[in-house]
Amino acid sequence: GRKPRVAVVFGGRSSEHAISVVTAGAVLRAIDRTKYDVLPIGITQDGRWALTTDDPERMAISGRTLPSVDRLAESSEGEVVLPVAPANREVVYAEPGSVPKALGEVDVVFPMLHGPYGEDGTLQGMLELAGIPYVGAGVLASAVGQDKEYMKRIFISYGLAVGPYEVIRPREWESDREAARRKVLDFAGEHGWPLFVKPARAGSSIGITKVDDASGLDEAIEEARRHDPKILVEALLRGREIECGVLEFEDGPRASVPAEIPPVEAHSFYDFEAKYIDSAAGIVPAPLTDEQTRRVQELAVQAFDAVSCEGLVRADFFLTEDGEFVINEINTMPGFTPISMYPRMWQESGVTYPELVDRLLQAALRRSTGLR
Ligand code: G1L
Repeated sequence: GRKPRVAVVFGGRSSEHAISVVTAGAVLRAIDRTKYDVLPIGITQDGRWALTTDDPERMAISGRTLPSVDRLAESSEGEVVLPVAPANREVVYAEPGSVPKALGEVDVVFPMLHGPYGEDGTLQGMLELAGIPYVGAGVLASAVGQDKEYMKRIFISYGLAVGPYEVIRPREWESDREAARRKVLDFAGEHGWPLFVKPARAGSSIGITKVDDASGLDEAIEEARRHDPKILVEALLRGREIECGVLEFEDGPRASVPAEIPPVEAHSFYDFEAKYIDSAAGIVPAPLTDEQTRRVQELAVQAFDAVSCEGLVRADFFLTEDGEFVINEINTMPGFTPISMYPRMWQESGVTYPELVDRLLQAALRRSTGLR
């Protein structure tokens, strides 16, 4: 019969636009064209959707130049307008004449957008409304994965160990700064300095400040609040950084071999690519005992289930000095180039990059939208 048509949606109005384009290029290269038809859909930096040419070569870093959808779209084949329709329904066009006829007939979407409107459940909600299956986490798991407060609350309720934290809500800071400051100082009194002030819902390491004493607190809070009015305060966790990949197989989620991210001093040299794509730094597999490996794999699958993830997740832990794994966070859209940690962990576990992409597409095609 007909091959399933995959729309890879990438780029977007995010500081990580280029990473998304580079990653989408790798995914386009890995998709088996004898099994799938592919539709690359780029979103420009100012939010226009465009059907781009299927040319992964133009989506790579070349020298010090980062690729962008804006550049790809100069030779775009037309403008795509939302919603793209599922294969069995009528297509909605903005400017009917400018859009190729086949467009809009999509069997599955591979969303590759960082942060708000991509990773936080909004795009997933739009695809639910349109009735189009998509790769990866659903609406709730995506939203929880973007919110460090609710992520921790869910982990705690499922019995997973999390590090000490405190939340400062928008109204707390706006209506009584003195009380909010006192709350943080009490927290520091209990858990010690330094502490980390973070936006509750920003990706990567944006807006995070390490605070060594009370004098740096206000500025750190203001900085975090530039990215999110809700902020999180976390204690420093001493321990090794261990990551584990979870992937949905036909019979349920399985964990990869774990990896270790050495402390920053050990890899202070970051080349241009490593800086833009989480790569190179990690040791795969992590040097752990068999028992530690089994334990972290079990916890990673528990984290996947706690948040009702689908498709994949990367779970990040600290292995503390007393041998306990404390979960730091999960990432429903982890770094995903062939040299990023998640694909490297699966490569070491016997799942190649093209197989990984295929498994994700197959998992998405096995489900439909709606409750499950
Ligand atoms: F769809 C998946 F498989 F869930 C998926 C989607 C996107 C995995 C990883 C990513 N990653 C990215 O899109 C990004 C790291 C380039 C930006 Cl969030």
